[in-house]
Amino acid sequence: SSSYDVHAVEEKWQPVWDQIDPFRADDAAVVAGEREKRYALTMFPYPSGDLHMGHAEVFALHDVLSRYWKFRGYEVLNPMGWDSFGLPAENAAIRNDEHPATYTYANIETQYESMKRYAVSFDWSRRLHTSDPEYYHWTQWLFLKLREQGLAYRKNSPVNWCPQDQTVLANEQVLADGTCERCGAEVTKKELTQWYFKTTHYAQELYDCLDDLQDSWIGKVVNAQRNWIGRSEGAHVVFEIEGHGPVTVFTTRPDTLFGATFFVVAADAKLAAEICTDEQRGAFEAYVDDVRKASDIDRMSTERPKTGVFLGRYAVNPVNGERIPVWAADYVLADYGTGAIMAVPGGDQRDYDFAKAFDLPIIHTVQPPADFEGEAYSGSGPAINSANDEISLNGMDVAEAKSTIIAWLESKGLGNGTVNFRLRDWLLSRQRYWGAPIPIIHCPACGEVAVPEDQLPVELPELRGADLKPKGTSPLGAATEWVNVDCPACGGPATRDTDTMDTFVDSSWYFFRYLSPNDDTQAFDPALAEAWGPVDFYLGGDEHAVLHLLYARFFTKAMRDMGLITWDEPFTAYLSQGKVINNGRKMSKSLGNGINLGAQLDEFGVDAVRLTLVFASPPEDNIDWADVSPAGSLRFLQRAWRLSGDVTSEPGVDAVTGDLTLRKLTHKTVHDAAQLLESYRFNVVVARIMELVNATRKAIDSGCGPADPAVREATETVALLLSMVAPYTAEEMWERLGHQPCVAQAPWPTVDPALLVEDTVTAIVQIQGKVRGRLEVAPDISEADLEAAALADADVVRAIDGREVRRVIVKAPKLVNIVV
Ligand code: ANZ
Ligand code: ZN
Repeated sequence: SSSYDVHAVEEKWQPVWDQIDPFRADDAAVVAGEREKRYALTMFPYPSGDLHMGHAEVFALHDVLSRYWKFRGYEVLNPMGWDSFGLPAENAAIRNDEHPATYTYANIETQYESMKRYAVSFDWSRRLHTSDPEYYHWTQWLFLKLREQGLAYRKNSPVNWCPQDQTVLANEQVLADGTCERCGAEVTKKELTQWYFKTTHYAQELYDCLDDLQDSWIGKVVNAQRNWIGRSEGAHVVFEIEGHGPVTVFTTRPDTLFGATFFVVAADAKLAAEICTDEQRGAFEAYVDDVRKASDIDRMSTERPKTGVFLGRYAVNPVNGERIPVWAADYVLADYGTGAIMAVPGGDQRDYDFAKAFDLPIIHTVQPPADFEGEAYSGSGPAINSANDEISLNGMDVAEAKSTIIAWLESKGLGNGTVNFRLRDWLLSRQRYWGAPIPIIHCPACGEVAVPEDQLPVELPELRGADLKPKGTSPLGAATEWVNVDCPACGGPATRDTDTMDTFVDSSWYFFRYLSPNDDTQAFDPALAEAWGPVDFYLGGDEHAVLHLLYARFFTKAMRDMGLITWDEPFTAYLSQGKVINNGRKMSKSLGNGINLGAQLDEFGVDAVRLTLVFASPPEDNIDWADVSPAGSLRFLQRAWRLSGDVTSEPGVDAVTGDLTLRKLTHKTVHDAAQLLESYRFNVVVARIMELVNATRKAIDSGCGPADPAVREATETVALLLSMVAPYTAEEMWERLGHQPCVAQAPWPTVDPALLVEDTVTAIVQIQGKVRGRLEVAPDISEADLEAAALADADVVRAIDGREVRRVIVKAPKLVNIVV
């Protein structure tokens, strides 16, 4: 045939590949150490609707590396599944009066069909769905294991509450004006008993290990994790509050202690109510009511006018015995540090604004530079105003003053150096239906009782439609037959926990379950985890840069401490891809600039869409669909395909006698492609394949001709390299070149080093920094030979013009610098 029908080719190869199943990972080979492993992971989708352009991009990029690793002889594990619990399915179920599973599994089938068509090299034997009881059995088991380790616990604490929607909100769902992002109602705080994972147990380790990931993870994600964990070094300092007792504060600037002119307690902390005197109680309570309505982000903002109320008592500054007033204010948060601060208006802008608002004294303890025009000064400089009878910090720089005052506080028993983290424990309870039930039974006699392991999974009861509507408590509470059970410990009447787990719990360990997805005796096989883990390359969206990655890291460390695995970090390398946008804007329904993946595939075919996405930009950059040309991609694929029909030499012909120029380009392309792929420069690899296609076309039409063995070598190389991006076209070429499927199983071409040597390179000769000559020299010329050649060159001799050569600096093979 002489025309290339993209859709016919797709239909032709899918069943052939299904039969050959080239991407099934061989556990035995890896466990036995016969082959080196590579675990390639890409984030699994939520089953809401069909795949979109974002999926198309990430799968295309991910597949390049996976297929490359297979070419290089690694045993590659490249699994796929669905993160299939969550709110979209639940909302659809309420709308359509059906079960969330209906929506979920229908979408999974749709996405599965699309993924098959898209021809990603997934090992489909590993397929999993987190909403299957076979999967969440082990999510529940891990929850119980974490609880045994003291890493899962219940506590009562204030959470964001929307009185309209009758549900808990995440901090991110509360708008800056304190209203609910969904319905606009004023969000309040509500005391609720909820389950938490103790992520803070690993705060230091989660922080420290980022140093090792610095080079192999995309930098912005490492930084985002650092900020989220928020490690601050500082000190705890004890202040005596008259008529109340000692209260500890956390400060990052103990060196400024002499400038602490007042004391502030978070208004909504228990401590504030305890300290408050009777005279001030009325004013205090009115203030707290207002505070409960504001969001944390707002409260910490330096922009916000400062508010507060005097609590009627005085604290004693431990360095100078000064009595300083104790205030309650909302700019201090109840759950950070100790919930109380020493206020230093000379050094902290928020304290400064507060001091101005309430007419409190301001003392500078660091000398600002002469040109400083601000108010509070937080920069470096010598300490001032900082001495008592025993010590003086005056003249010391900030670091020295800090360590000096910490030593003094420690010697007096008034404080100590400490580290504080911004990271909070992970609130995992959700008051909704479509998630893994928390496997706990509440017994009036025994308290919290774990569901015995042999009774797992705790399966979701059948609820549908209106039963799932939010009503302030978990919908599971309505399933009374399910809720009421005998206590596993005492046999008495008891009730099941009716909360389900945050879906982030499901996705914190799915990459372990891929190792043995059908094992009904354990969460995963530790021997397989040892063989395959950790994940060598993880590709996913920016939106998961903090939470998902942090939670997966937390689970990994916990599993290590349970003895289930031996490694510390789950993902050796991590990259987040850019977004597919259109006309410079994010695709959205309201802008009407969405690009439908299915329509693109129908118009241009899978290969052209994949090629477009890989070629458009480096993987981490955004792709503007307005700037790319899938039609151009298709034309290129047709050009490549045509080569395979023009080759007239037989398969297996020795290329040694072939055209040298084309051979050199072929070998250099293979050599460079390997290096580019290792550093994820996939778009450049495509550019190099295009160059090779053009050169091969020229060789056929106006060079050595189609019978030359170099033409076959080049075309086979094109097919092989192209298969990482455009698998259908490549397979078709491979067949037309006389080979059996699959091209993915072919060995990576051996590069002949002799063909990589460039014949000559140009050396530049400078005299007094000015270019005076150019020499064509061998690339491996020695420094001495290059110097001699330069000094003998006619142009150079003329330029030296008899002057004395004082120094010659040689950088072989490119540069000679002569000083006269
Ligand atoms: C005195 C001081 C002087 C402070 C100075 C800063 C500058 P990071 O780095 O974010 O950990 N702080 C402590 N607990 C707080 C709370 N619960 N709510 C609001 N602010 C709190 O910030 C630590 C600093 O933030 C601490 O150091 C404290 O103010 C304040 F020139 O103490 B500092
Ligand atoms: Zn009991």
